[in-house]
Amino acid sequence: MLHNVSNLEKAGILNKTKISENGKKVRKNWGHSWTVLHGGILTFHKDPKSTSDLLSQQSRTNQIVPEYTVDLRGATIGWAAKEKSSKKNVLELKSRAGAEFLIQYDTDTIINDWHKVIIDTIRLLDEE
Ligand code: I3S
Repeated sequence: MLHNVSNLEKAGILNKTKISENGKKVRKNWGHSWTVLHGGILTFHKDPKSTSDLLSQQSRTNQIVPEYTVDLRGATIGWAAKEKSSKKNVLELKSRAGAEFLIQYDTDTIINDWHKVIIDTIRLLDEE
């Protein structure tokens, strides 16, 4: 059944940065994230490279640590304006709670698939 948000699931690597929190601008910090969409929630996991913890580096499974979760209910997504980033294929995701993220991937098909599944999820949540 398509009209059920639990059927919209996806996982993969994306490049992401938060750009604002509670409507306040924060400094960009681009990094790769294992990104999971499940049950209308998007979770960005920490970039394993960013950890300085030697024990975590040694144990790969310990590296899958959530960094940000975004409730897609009431969120918006669209292609970011050119001024937002010099990178190609940049999407801007705004949560209802007032957090803004840029998500990016050089391969068109990969970023397009994420764009589509996030749009579909937001629409389904709106209809509930
Ligand atoms: O929007 P900005 O400030 O031009 O974003 C760039 C900076 O965050 C830069 O880091 P510094 O904090 O050292 O200035 C990043 O390295 C760049 O990647 C950011 O711009 P892009 O265009 O890549 O989103």
